[in-house]
Amino acid sequence: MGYVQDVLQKVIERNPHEPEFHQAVKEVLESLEPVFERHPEYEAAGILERIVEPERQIFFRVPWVDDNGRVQVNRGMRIQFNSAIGPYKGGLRFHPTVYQGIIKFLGFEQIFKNSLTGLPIGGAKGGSDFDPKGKSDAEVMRFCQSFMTELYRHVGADIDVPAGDIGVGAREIGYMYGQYKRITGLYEGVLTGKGLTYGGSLVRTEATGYGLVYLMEAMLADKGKSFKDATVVISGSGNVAIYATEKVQQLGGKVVALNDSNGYIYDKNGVNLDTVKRIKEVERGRIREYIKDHPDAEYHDGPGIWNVKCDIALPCATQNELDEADARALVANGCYAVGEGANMPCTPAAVKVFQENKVMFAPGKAANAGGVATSALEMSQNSMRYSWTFAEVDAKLKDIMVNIYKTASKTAWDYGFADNLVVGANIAGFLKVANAMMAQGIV
Ligand code: NDP
Ligand code: 2IT
Repeated sequence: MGYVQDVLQKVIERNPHEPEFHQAVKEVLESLEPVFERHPEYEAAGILERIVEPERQIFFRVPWVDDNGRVQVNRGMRIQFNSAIGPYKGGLRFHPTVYQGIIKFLGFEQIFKNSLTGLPIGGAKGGSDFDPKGKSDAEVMRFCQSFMTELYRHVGADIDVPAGDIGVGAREIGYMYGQYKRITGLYEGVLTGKGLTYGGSLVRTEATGYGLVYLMEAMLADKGKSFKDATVVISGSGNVAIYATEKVQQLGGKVVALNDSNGYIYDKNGVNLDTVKRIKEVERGRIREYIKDHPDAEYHDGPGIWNVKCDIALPCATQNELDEADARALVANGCYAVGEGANMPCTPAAVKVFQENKVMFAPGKAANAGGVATSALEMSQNSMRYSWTFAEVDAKLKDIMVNIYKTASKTAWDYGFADNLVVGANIAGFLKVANAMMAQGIV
C-alpha cells in the first residue's frame, strides 16, 4: 500500500466512529498523492502521520443551571490540531450534534484553510453539544461563563484564539470574553468576532459571506461570468448565508431561496434581506415566518432547496447537506457554479457529480476562509491597539480571497489538475504547513 493509503487506513482504525473526520482526511490525503511523488522527504519526516494527529485534545464538563433551577451538564471540547505556522485558531460550535468526530473534521480542515489565507494562524476547533435554540439569554450567559471557566486555561492571544461557528455569534463571544477577562484579568485578543466596542473588527460579521462571494467572483470572471443577473440559491440563514446574500445582491445577483433546518423559502422576486435579518438576527425565529411579510413567497417544509432552479449554488448551512441526488438536480437545472460557504457541505459523491459535469466548484477551505482571515486581521488590530476602517478591512479581505483563488488555481495547474480547486487548495494549504513542520524538527 502507498504512503497515503497506509496513513488513511491507520486514521480510520485509530479513530473509530468518526465518519466526518475520516471523510475530511480522505479528501485531503488523496489529493496529496502527487506531492509525495515530488517530495519523498515529507514521508521520511512522518509529516502525514503527524498532521492527522491533533497536537492536543481537551474535553471537559460544562455544568450550568437552567431557568427552572435544574442542573444541566454539557460536554465541552477544544481540539488544538496544528500550531506549525501560528497560534491555534478556529471557531467554536454549539449544536446538539457536536461530538469529537465533528470537531476533529473541522479542526483538520482549519489547518489548511488557515494556511491558505497567507496569515500566521494554526488550526483548531472546539465547541459543545449545548443547543442555544430556545434558551433564554440568561441561560446562554450561564452556559458560556461555565464553558470559559474551564477553557480559559487553554487559550490566550498568543496560544489559541477561538471564534464563532454554528450557534456561536456576537452574543456568545461577548459572554465568553467577559468571563475570560474576569478570570485572568487580561484585556487581550483571546477571541475574535468581538463586538466593536471592545476590540472587534469591522467586517468580521460580514467576512465569511462576503469572502465567499469575492472568491466566487474571481472564479466566475475566469470563465467570463459574473453574479450580475445570476439566479442564486443559498442554504442556511445564519451568519454566512445572510452576508453571502447581501454581497450577491450588491453585485446584481438575485438570491431566490434560503433555508434553515426546518424548511426553505422561495421568493421569485429575490429575497428581502431586511426581513431575513430581522427574523434571524433580532427575533431568533424560523425562516417560515418570512412569508408573513411576503405573501408572494413560498415556504416548503423539509429539505428540497437544491431542487430550486439556479445558476449558482452556495451551500452555507452545515456538513453533508448537499448529496449526490441534490448535485444531479442542480446540474439538470443548469447550475454552473457551486461555492462552499459551509465546511464540507457537499458529500464526496456530490463533488464528483459537479466535476464530471464541468460545474465550477470552490471547496470550503478556500471559499469560506474569509471569516478566519478577517479574524486574523482582528488579532493584528488588537496587537497594534488600532482599528482599521470598514473599507480598509474589506479591501484586505477581498485581496486575500482573490489570492486564495489564484494560489489554489495555479497549484492545481502546476500539478496537472487544471481547474480542480479541491486538489489545488489542499496541496497549496498543505505545502506551507509541511515546510514549517520540516523546519521545526520532529515535534
Ligand atoms: P449559524 O449558526 O449562524 O447558522 C447556521 C445555519 O445553518 C442556520 O440557518 C441553521 O439552521 C442551519 N443549519 C445548521 N445545522 C443544520 C442542520 N443540521 N441541518 C440544516 N440546517 C442546519 O452558523 P454560521 O452561518 O456561522 O455557519 C454556517 C456554516 O459556515 C457552518 O458549516 C460553519 O462551519 C461554516 N463557517 C462559518 C464561519 C463563520 O465565520 N461563522 C466561517 C467559515 C465557515 P437552524 O437555525 O434551523 O439550525
Ligand atoms: O470555520 C471557520 O473558519 C470559522 N468558523 C471561523 C474561525 C475563526 O477563527 O474566525
